[in-house]
Amino acid sequence: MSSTQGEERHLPLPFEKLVPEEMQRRAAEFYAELDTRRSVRFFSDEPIPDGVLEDCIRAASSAPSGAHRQPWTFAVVRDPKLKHEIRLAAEEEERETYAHRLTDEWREALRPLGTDWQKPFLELAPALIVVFRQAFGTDEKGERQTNYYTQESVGLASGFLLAALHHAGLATLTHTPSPMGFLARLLERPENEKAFLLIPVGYPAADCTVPDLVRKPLDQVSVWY
Ligand code: IYR
Repeated sequence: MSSTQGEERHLPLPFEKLVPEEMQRRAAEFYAELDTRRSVRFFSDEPIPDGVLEDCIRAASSAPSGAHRQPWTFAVVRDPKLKHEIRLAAEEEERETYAHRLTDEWREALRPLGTDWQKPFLELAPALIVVFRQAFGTDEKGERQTNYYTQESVGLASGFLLAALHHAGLATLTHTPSPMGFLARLLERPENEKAFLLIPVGYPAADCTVPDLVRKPLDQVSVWY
């Protein structure tokens, strides 16, 4: 059965109601799983099994978006030559960033992470997923069409992607070389696509370490009314 709201056809929502114990079990299990995710900067070059990235991108693309425009493109880079070019271009920007663009305050904030301008993970990780934001789209007649809430939409899809990749057993880094204009140029993306995030994906190196970070407790990240 379907109903109409305005001109649009609506369908009944398939929805399975869970008993409270099952809800609590699932919520706790999902939290425990996500809580083991860490940003990884040391990757092995082991390849990712076929089909995994495809389903993770399908999961990302299920995120809500302004007017359901799905204003994102996930560019998957596995070609070693292209990864090498991306590394060189990113390091050129990052060298400038670390030498001149970071404020003293920002440099201090990054100190615990131990990052610098060198980005070997851009070549070592078996795949780079470059998330592009479609600042505008094209309609059926090929005319320019406004997209809505693109930052929020692509942020949500990127969050879904990180969760999906983690759930599939892969490590990720949300990397933001700045400025990121070189990515659209190297990947020959159309002018409506703006690089949003660069996500190396793969397995952590055997000797991978991560910063000793603590997450804020619930009472510091929420207010209840
Ligand atoms: N984009 C630089 C600097 C950097 C900035 C933030 I905010 C981080 O959380 C980490 C790094 C880099 O990737 O090294």
